[in-house]
Amino acid sequence: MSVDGRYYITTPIYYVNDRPHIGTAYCSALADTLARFQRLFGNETYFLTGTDEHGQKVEKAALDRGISPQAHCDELSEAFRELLPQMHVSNDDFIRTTEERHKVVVRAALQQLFDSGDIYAEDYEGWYSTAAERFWTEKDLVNGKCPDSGQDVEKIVERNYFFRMSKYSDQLRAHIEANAEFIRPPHRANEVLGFLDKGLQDLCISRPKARLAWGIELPFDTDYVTYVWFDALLNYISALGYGGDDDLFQTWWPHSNHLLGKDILTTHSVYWTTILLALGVPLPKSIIAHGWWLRGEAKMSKSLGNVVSPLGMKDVYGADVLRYFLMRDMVIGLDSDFSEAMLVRRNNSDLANDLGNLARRAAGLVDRYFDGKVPTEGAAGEEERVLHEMASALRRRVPELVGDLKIHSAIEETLQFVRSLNKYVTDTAPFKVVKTDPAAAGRILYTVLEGLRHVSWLLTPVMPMKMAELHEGLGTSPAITTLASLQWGDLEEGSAISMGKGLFPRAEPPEEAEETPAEPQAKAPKKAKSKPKKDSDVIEFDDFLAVQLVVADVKSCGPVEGADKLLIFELDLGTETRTVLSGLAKHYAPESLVGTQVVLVSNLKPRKIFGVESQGMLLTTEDAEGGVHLLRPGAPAPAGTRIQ
Ligand code: ME8
Repeated sequence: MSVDGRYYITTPIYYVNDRPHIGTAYCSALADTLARFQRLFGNETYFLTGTDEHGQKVEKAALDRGISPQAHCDELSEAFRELLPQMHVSNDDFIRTTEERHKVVVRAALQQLFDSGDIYAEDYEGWYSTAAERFWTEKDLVNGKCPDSGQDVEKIVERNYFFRMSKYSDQLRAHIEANAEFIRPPHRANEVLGFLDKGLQDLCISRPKARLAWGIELPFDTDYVTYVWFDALLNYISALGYGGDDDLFQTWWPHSNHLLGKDILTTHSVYWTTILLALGVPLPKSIIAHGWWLRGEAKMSKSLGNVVSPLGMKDVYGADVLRYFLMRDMVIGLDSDFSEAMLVRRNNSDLANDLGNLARRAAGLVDRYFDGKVPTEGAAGEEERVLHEMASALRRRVPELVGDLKIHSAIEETLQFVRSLNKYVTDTAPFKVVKTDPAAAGRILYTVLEGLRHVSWLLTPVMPMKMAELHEGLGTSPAITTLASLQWGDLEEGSAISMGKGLFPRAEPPEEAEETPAEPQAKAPKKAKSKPKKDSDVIEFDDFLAVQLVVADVKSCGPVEGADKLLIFELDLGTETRTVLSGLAKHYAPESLVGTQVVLVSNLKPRKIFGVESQGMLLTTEDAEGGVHLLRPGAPAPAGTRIQ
């Protein structure tokens, strides 16, 4: 978390050799989520992204299409720029390395380092990889191939210009060792230190025009263009007007945080930092390396042709649901598998069932019993006090977790609060209470609406549009500029709520297990599944919710005298104990079931069986041989946990 009121965040600038995919969209969405959280915590932010347009990959992509590199860049850069508002990304600037404001800074930096002797010319013999656009030494090669791309390399001898990177190795090491927050997560710092241990070489920063024409000409030798990484990295300061009218630079550079994928950690934490040291510019505050979205075992990447289109996903599920999935299902720093089926599952469980359902239930009851107006809060009882405490704990926890880059945990803890609110509605049953004690029902609903308002602000950085819709629908409350102004009880009693259509519709699972829209076409919005033949084939979601399924602990289990198929269970539901009979005697030894967990239909009308009242029904499956198996929760859950 920023502690000094300002936060400058950058994404890598994206190569325009192809269109955006989920991996690059993730990086933009994560930077945006971090920026929005910082704003919510009261910090001013500046958010930069853009496109990396020079170099061999881009030149080749243009040549393959038979158009000029500039025309190619103009078109592809626009595809990246257009994606941003569609993903609800709130960047302040978008830099292109073909812009003059960038080239001026690159030329000035090159000249400064040439004049100071940190750039020198030398004949160089090495193994050149076109794919990685760089030279490798013999010992870098893996089975004679480029260690980055696995592609062929060729031996080249040529005169080139070099940056004295090796000179700054010790200074860089000292900085990394003294600043635990410099490279994040911390295990990445060890990786960089390990890289330095191998001995840093000088960096070749030129390409002869005879081999590559598409680049920024060296100011001191017109036969060469600049190596694309040297050019690209400077975007982080050229966009701030470094070296010129540099108010922006003075304001933001001391608060700079670079977000990037782990594949480009070395270029940022070694090349970029040593360039800055040579220029005499302070190092960035932090370099944050995230993991990769995989498809199966492989990285999703343009070159592997296994990419998922962010626009396709956005068109089917909406940008905020896609953002929610990307933020919730990736632990920053680790890899994660992208599957549409998992996205749908996340949408249906967290958003449709938990959050959407809570909003719909609360709005429905307020409409029905309180004329669509926020009821009176009334005096809090014990249950309400617990919920108030949870909300204020969340206001403290979320900034801590985001500061630790645990966005997934910040989301999960907020969702746990949503689940507690859902349980509170179920336990307190305001739809019953309202008939005898309308004030008590009002208090319950006020608590739920206020809880939802808290959730809407805490999740705004993740789902800006959906959460704006939610808090705007909840009745009148003061505008929240920072988390400090989010106070329990500010929701205005008597103000009208207007929760229109469902906030988060359930999504249909993809037709095939791993179906994803192919790049680059967007997929048409999915239609509802073909209509069932009879209305009686389907039930409303509310009908499903009417069936209460809960997790129960088996306290005791034994035979029933005179009934050789039955077992009698004593079940703990957390708040009560139930007696249940079930036809399992031929399938389980009773003592083997004690201490296990089962799933109970808990609101079934009691039935007398063999003179004993059975208070519910256990869920089971039957296999092809007639064996009966108890259904159990996939992971241990507290007794009484509602299943939905
Ligand atoms: O590297 N999962 O550009 P780029 C997560 N132009 N992130 C992914 C990913 C995936 N499957 N695939 C790519 C470049 N990325 C340079 C940057 S900055 C001065 C120059 C991430 O378009 C990747 O890790 O190849 C990187 O951070 C970003 O997308 C841009 O990749």
